[in-house]
Amino acid sequence: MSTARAMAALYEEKKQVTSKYVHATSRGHEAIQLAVGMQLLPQDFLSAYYRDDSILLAIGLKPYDLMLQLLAKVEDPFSGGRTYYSHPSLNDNDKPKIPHQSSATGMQAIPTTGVAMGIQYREKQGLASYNGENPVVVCSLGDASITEGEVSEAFQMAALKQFPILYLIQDNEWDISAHASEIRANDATGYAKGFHGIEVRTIDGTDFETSYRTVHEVLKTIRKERRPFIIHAKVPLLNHHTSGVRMEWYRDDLEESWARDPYPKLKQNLLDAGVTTSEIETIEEETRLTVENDFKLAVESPDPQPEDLLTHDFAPTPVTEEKGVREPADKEPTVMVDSALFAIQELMAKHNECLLYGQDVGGRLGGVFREAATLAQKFGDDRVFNTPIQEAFIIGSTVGMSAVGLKPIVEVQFADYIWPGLNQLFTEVSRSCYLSNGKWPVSCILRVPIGAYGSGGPYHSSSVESVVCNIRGLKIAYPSNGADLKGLMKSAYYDPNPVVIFEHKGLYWSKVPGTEAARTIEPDEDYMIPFGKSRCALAAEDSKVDAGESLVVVTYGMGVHWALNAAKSFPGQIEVLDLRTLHPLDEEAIYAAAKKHSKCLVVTEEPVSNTFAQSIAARIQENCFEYLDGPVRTIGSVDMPAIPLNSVLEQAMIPSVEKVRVAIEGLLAF
Ligand SMILES: Cc1ncc(C[n+]2csc(CCOP(=O)(O)OP(=O)(O)O)c2C)c(N)n1
Ligand SMILES: [Mg+2]
Repeated sequence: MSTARAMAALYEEKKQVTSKYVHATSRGHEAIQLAVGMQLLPQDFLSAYYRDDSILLAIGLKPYDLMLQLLAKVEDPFSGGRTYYSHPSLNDNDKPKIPHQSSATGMQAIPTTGVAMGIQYREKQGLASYNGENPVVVCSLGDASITEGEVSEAFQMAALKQFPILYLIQDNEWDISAHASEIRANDATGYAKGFHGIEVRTIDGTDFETSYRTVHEVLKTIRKERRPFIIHAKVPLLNHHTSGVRMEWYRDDLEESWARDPYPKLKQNLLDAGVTTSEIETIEEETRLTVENDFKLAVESPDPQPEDLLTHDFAPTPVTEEKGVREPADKEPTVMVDSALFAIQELMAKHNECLLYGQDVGGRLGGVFREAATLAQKFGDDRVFNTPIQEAFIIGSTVGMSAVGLKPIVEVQFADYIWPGLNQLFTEVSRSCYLSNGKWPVSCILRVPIGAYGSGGPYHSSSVESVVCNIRGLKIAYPSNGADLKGLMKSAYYDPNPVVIFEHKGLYWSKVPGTEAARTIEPDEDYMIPFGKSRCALAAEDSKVDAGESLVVVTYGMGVHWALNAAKSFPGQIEVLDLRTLHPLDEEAIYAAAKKHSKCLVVTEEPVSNTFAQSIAARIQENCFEYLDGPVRTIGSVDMPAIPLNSVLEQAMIPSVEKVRVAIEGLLAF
């Protein structure tokens, strides 16, 4: 406690140096934090909040380690200088494991609850083996953060499924400058009453002995009984909110808060227990010197170099070549939806770490598109199960599942409903590998049924790939046929990174006229396609290319089928390049085709302005300008806010074979 106090004092004293990057300290919260940190074991998982530097000290980190992050130095053990003070991520053998911690308050609740879900899964499947006691998961939260919606998704799941997790809520009654009286109808203890099955302890978090004893009892129970708890610890905030938002600007409760300082309380307890004043002074002096010395060393340590920017966006994948047999002999073509189903079935049979969850994917229905039909019957309700309508939980929990070595395949029911989960995809899933400096890549597959057909209407038809492509740190597939879907699903499974697979609903059963090419022979079990390799879906004839009468259509998903059908009007003249994956993108093949044909059309189903497709057109112009004999055109849906329900309006909105044909005709005329 003396160390934490000395650090906060030194950061303040040296604020010219320390406030270059923002930081917050635990002053006032130390007693409860130390009580938690001291009782965690290496097999445990911890999500530490940005105010939890005392927890980090208690699990064995040195002031020097923390100061390297304070100053964003390259040797910062958590992120190599990429993220703020007290935003840990750690995978050391001798300490509790800390997956990547974002700065978005409350957002840690879902990934961390995902860890507890993963631990429970491993225990149920016989995949757990521990050195000593059962692990616990601790998720630390501020009182204001638990007013956020996503936290309720996490509590709901922990209560429902009885996960082995402790939510530590440090209640200082402040949300920066907003006081509890303005922002909550209930405190943590009252709020928790709605989550039956989570047991609550409400304590004075400034008293070390009370804190230690309560944490001891709760952790012991969780280790044994495998169920969730909340510790609601009341604490004063004794320092600035952060180095940038200073207490003197707005705090009217400082005097009263300082009267609750845990430090003199602990000192008094020690004196009462027979420790002498001079022993305490020695500790204070030693810690002050350590902190000063560590600070000097941290200041002198090197900054990252510009080239350090470019590491760990992804973990390396083992799948770099096409493998297996794409078209085994003596097989009939299968609909695309079944190719995906068979891929997952094979993966689940082979790997106990593989599980599938989402809305309605469980045994009763097997997915609203029957895309998971029979899987629960084959693999049991613990491996294939329904979730509540919680897209944030579905997506964000994969961070935790992956951290315990599982490979979750999850789905949102329609692309239109990816939005409630998009925050988790951006804030937690996509950045974990990069911001943990490669320690915690998130290995998961997110299936997203997408696309318009047959009057799905405004909330079951939308295309969203450009938004997802804008999130760096994700791999993204958008296959146009069953063989590619199966091969990419397999490759996604063995990829240690997060993968989003868009699956066009209109191609699932080839119900849209002209999409028969989506039905393919089912590839064999070993078949895999590396990400970033496009496929020539239709080649042009050399004579037409040589005569300058050819054109390439660059597209993906349903666009491939519009292009293949439109190409029938221009025999031998059209190449159709099916991208298959949007990230990584096969730029080499795109530019080679653009240079070969000198004319390019990019086709997308999205409303065309500001799309991924337009960015492809821009890249072609930038890289192939000298080779082009016409503008690179992009066609897509009309720029309207939604796809209307009425079938006439739907058709008017989205591209079609005819619209693509007209665009090709126009371009060929150049
Ligand atoms: C999602 C999100 N919105 C806003 C912020 C800005 N912000 C940083 S800390 C904070 C207050 C958090 O209060 P609390 O959870 O009670 O923690 P305390 O600082 O009191 O320990 C806010 C609003 C953020 N980091 N994340
Ligand atoms: Mg607070």
